[in-house]
Amino acid sequence: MMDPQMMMRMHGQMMGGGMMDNPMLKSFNTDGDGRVSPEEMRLGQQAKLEQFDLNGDGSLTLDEFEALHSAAIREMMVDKFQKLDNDGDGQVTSEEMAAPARKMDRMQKMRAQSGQKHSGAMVGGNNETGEENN
Ligand SMILES: [Ca+2]
Ligand SMILES: [Ca+2]
Repeated sequence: MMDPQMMMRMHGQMMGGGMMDNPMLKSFNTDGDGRVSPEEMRLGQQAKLEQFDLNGDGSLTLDEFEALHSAAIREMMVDKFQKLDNDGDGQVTSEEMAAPARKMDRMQKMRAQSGQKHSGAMVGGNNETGEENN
């Protein structure tokens, strides 16, 4: 028999991974094992509720939830800003702002080039082997 604690831990591990990209979920992980268990999730959500329940009635109105949501989004927003701010000087220049577009451009050109090479090889190679009727 496995105890419930163990079960929850295993469940948490199965749900881990991509979920941890969310900084708010990351902050729920209190025991530092890199994963958020359902119990940690429950406590984390409860803590958020208490933190943003401004009138203390034990539930969140839309306004109160909006504050919670903005705080969570702000963490992701700051994360995005830091990714764009390539030299880390606290300012995103137009150059840095354009970097993702340049990267996309590069990738599309690479894809187009490899596509051309591929179809070129197909055309060049197949004309030689005309006797393929075994
Ligand atoms: Ca409230
Ligand atoms: Ca910068």
